[in-house]
Amino acid sequence: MKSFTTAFGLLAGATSVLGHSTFQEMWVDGVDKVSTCARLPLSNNPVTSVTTNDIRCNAGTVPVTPLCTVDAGGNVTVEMHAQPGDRSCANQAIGGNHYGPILVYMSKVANAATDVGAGSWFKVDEFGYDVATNKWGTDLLNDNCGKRSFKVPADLAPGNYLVRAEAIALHTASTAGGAQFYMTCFQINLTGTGTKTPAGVSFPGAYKATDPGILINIYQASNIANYQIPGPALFTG
Ligand SMILES: *[C@@H]1O[C@H](CO)[C@@H](O)[C@H](O)[C@H]1NC(C)=O
Ligand SMILES: *[C@@H]1O[C@H](CO)[C@@H](O)[C@H](O)[C@H]1NC(C)=O
Ligand SMILES: [Cu+2]
Repeated sequence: MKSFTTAFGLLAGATSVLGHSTFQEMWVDGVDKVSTCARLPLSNNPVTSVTTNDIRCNAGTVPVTPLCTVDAGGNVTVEMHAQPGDRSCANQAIGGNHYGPILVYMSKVANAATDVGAGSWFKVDEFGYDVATNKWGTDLLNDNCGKRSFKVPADLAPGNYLVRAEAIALHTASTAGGAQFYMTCFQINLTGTGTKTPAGVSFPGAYKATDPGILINIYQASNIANYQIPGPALFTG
């Protein structure tokens, strides 16, 4: 936290700062690509406005040179931790009561090593809240050392994509602007013979501050029993 939190973050209040986190690593079919193809966030502070361009790939991030090669139909894992480079499973991936959904989007781009994320995004993975187990998506991250795995749809057209991994913390979301968005964009080159180019949404635009999954008091059980994950329907191929 010390090296990673800006002066602004330190002013934001001890309770919320405690749980700040970032997606940092990617695994492809069980191979650890560490942060090579990640546009690492400059701090672990959240984005709180859904109308800024920061909602695409986090505030101030810049493209990196490497791409991670992923086969369509493959198993991709994104990994979140509170502090930069700290992958210790002893530390919560996203603590401080930062309960909320986890989501993964992809956007087909001409060049993942330069694209700013202004194009069309489709959703490939999500986990909101499960009543039976009383688990949020962020609980799953904490249970799995920050990892969330998903299958890349097998019929996607090959080419460069940005992969946007996101956790939304809802512990202070009962007032507008209180939800905290933590996202990282990864750059990949997808190989395969698929042909699908799913329709998508844009960021900003996909979320409204008043969406039922964003403006919500999660401490009321009736509110979360039918929790509505923000964004478009899942594309599973
Ligand atoms: C996907 O990869 C992760 C990380 O290596 C692994 O833990 C998980 O079991 C894999 N899932 C499948 C369905 O192969
Ligand atoms: C992406 O993969 C294809 C197929 O292997 C390859 O021809 C192409 O050069 C790669 N593109 C980049 C930018 O790595
Ligand atoms: Cu926070």
